[in-house]
Amino acid sequence: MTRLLVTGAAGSIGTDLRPRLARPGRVLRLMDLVPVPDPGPGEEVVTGSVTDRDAVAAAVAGVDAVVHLAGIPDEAPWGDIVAANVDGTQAVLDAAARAGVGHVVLASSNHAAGFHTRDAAGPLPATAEPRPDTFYGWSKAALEALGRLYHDRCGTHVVCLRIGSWAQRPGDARALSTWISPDDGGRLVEAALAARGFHTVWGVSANTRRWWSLDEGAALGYHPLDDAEAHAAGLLGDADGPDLTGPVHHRVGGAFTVAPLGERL
Ligand code: 15L
Repeated sequence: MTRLLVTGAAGSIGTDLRPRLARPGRVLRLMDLVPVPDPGPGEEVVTGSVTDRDAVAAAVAGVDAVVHLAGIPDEAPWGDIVAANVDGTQAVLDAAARAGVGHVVLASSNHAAGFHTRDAAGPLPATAEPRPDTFYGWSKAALEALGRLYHDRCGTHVVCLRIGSWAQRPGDARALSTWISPDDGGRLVEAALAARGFHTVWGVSANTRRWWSLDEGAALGYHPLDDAEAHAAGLLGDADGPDLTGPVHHRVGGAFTVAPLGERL
């Protein structure tokens, strides 16, 4: 992959990925609504919206792959979500297919499957059917379905990342299960870029308390190295662990599953 387009590159995940995706001989074309700050060697900046089809057509020209991160990252009013997350994703996939770009990595979310619950039978597969918990989660399920459509219609290799809690360190007790470190996120995106076909994988680190399967990611060569457990004492104090029967810990989407629909958090 010599030239990658990263949409939403000024956001928190995009910012974490920039140094982790840098390679000798690789150019990162960084697109966002606002100018991406401080471009270094091997970086190009494109300012524009993924809902602007002319801007997207220009941005995909000459790239080998797209890492599509742009969109609203949490719950929001329906119209805003549909415009940014659904129209924007369709614009990116369509432009990529027209330009002959072979690989697209899509930032989905655990909230596309937020109503799945812990099961004593074992970890939840990344292929679990969509069970969105919010308009936001529904838009990520739509993103996954769009990826499937463009794979089946146009042959684009598409990997949907059902990202958990991406942060420098886990921020609460739920994240002891759902955390993905930026370093593991970089490993995940790199594995996804090399994959062929259509896949859905969990974006989660090798957390001791993880209950989402890593098998589908491992099949693509994603082998996470970080574990939120190193932060458990600081988050739990003297408690052994949280009550796993309430919605926050029993359901994939945690608090999103009980938050009001369409209201910004
Ligand atoms: C997400 O998809 C959100 O973008 C992020 O803000 C977190 O809420 C994360 O999921 C999570 O579930 O922790």
